[in-house]
Amino acid sequence: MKTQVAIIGAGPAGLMLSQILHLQGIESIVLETRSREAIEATIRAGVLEQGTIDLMTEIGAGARMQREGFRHEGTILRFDGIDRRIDFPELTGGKAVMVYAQHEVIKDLVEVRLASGGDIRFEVSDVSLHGLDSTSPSVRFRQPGGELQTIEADFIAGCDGTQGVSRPSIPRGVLKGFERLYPFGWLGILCKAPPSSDELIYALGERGFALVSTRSPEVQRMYLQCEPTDKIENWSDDRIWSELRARLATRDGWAPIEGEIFSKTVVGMRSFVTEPMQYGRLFLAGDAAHVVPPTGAKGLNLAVADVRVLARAFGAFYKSGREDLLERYSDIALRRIWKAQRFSWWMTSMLHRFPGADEFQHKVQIAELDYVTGSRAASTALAENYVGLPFDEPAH
Ligand code: FAS
Ligand code: PHB
Repeated sequence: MKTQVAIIGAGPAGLMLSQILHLQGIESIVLETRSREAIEATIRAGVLEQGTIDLMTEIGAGARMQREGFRHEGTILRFDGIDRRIDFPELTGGKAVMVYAQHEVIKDLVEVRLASGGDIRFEVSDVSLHGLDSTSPSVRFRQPGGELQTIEADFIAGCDGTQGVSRPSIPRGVLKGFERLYPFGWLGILCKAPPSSDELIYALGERGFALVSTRSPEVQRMYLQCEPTDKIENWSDDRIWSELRARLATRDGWAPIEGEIFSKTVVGMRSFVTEPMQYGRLFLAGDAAHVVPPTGAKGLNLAVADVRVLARAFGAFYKSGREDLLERYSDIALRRIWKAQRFSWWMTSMLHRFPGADEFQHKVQIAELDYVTGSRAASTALAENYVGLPFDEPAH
């Protein structure tokens, strides 16, 4: 079979790219190893930047997000038992974020793709990429119980995440990796309870980091800094609530609203970037090329920002045969990626207790939080990074 763009992976990057290309009249086939149910149930990110909200709406997948998502016009930084609020619209000229779970975004994108005749092959296996340095690359794959099939395409978009097949398909020596591992992880929970706060709370307590987020009026999402290789067996519900109470305590006795915990996950924390994000006719996007620690809420949003640039480049190629935007894709995307890497590293460094760090280190972190939340200039810098930096739109 033939198509214009073969897309590997039905995460936010792959599905968003497929829909944007469709609206530009460009064909694509999306290959996904997991089932539709599995990808629509994957608990991950929860904060959408203004640019992601706008793009979801532009491509016709934003109605439910606008109805059920929570527009957050600020966030709270909690330290030394006090709260300081960052007012997003006030500091960024009206921008804000939307709290809307990643798996809900996936559901909306799958629905809009299938409703407009999109070709998504779920539960495929034996995916392999070929002829990347030719003008007619191809992808081999197998559908459940089926023969090996081949897609011939003009381009391949590797949107298959950190564990995908795309990046490893690029010959050794071509890519350069940049990595930072953090000496802690996040224990994430979902619990049945009303919201503990109208806005997200990022807290640095004596005992480490904690984050209060939300999913719906009935389901809350919270995170705790833990050992990088910690096991959820080590975390009884009682221990989780006592740690959350301790780390989120304020001078006026604030405490989270507790409820039945029905999901516990531990994720490691790392920063990773691959350069370049292209090899021949293969273009990497999203977690296939970079990973950020979730403290800056950038993972999903960076994946969307990449495919926005990539779709524009494919559009220019098919509309007017231009190759320059394709050649510049990696550079354009990496400029934004490194800024988001810096912000995510900075938020992570400011808000976590590092093993072996002394009291001087802790005092400096508290002073940084005090400065960032007390200075309009510094609050503005945090706010504009959090709601999403403007897109560097290359001239048409
Ligand atoms: P994704 O990983 O989402 O999607 C890739 C898709 O490719 C998957 O569906 C996978 O099944 C498929 N695939 C893999 N190999 C394949 C192959 N060989 N062939 C075909 N398909 C293949 N960000 C936050 O901001 N907040 C969070 O709390 C947060 N939590 C996270 C927790 C975890 C465990 C992870 C891994 C990430 C988390 N992130 C979080 C970051 C997350 O949001 C990612 O940045 C986002 O999912 C990236 O989207 P994609 O690049 O589309 O990759
Ligand atoms: C989430 O709601 O899952 C979430 C929110 C903010 C973050 C990370 C995760 O920084």
